[in-house]
Amino acid sequence: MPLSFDVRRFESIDSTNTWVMAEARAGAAEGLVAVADHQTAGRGRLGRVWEAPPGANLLMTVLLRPSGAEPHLALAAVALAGRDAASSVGGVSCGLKWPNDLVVDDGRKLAGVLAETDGAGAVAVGIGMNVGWAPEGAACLGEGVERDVVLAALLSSLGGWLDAGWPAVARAYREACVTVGRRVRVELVDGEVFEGMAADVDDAGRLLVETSVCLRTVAVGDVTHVR
Ligand code: BT5
Repeated sequence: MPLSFDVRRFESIDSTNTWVMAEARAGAAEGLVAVADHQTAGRGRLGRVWEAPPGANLLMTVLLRPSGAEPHLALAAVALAGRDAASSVGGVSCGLKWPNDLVVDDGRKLAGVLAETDGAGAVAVGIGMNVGWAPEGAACLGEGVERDVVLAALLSSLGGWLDAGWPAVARAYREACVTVGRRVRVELVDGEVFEGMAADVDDAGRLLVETSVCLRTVAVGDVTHVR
């Protein structure tokens, strides 16, 4: 049965991801969505800040329970839905940069996705998409675009990807991933940096990088496309 979304709106909240994760721990059903006009503590990965002025951008988190599937695929489904909505509503085409960015053709970031698990099957997947505002060096859809229209398109596309099934999501993520086939500089959380060729993304969402000496499997890290 197609998933129906239960959308809760907030004028101001600390972080839609924090709220959805708390609801997940309290037993909330898959499909719960939090949307905020403003976040006072919007988060990226690894404790970074996600910036957006009040009322300018799409800030939302959806609760998924991808039973049996890798949590990465929940992130992939939301990233694909974000890409679809950016294209259908904003006319902006973008690719997915490993692990969690939506980037326009010149590489500027349009959106970021943050997936967090409770260790018991729930995944809170948040997406921040620049609609009317972007920080220096990033991209946005443009001022005339309405956040609610982007949200509706994103949820509709997400429903489609969930219906299509996890193998289809995994395939589509690989196809949309602009990192695969590129030369990359990888920075690991412990500070180690190396370069290589991004060969593939495995079923758990890890990036496989061929260096001059071996094949490295990267689960968490930052990637820069080089050359
Ligand atoms: C991400 O992290 O890209 C994940 C962002 C997820 C944000 C959504 S908003 C709704 C939900 N609730 C939350 O609290 N979070 C989610 P990461 O790959 O770590 O990138 C973070 C970095 O992107 C920052 O350190 C900045 O350099 C940059 N950044 C911050 N705000 C940005 C923006 N609006 N557009 C582009 N880049 C931004």
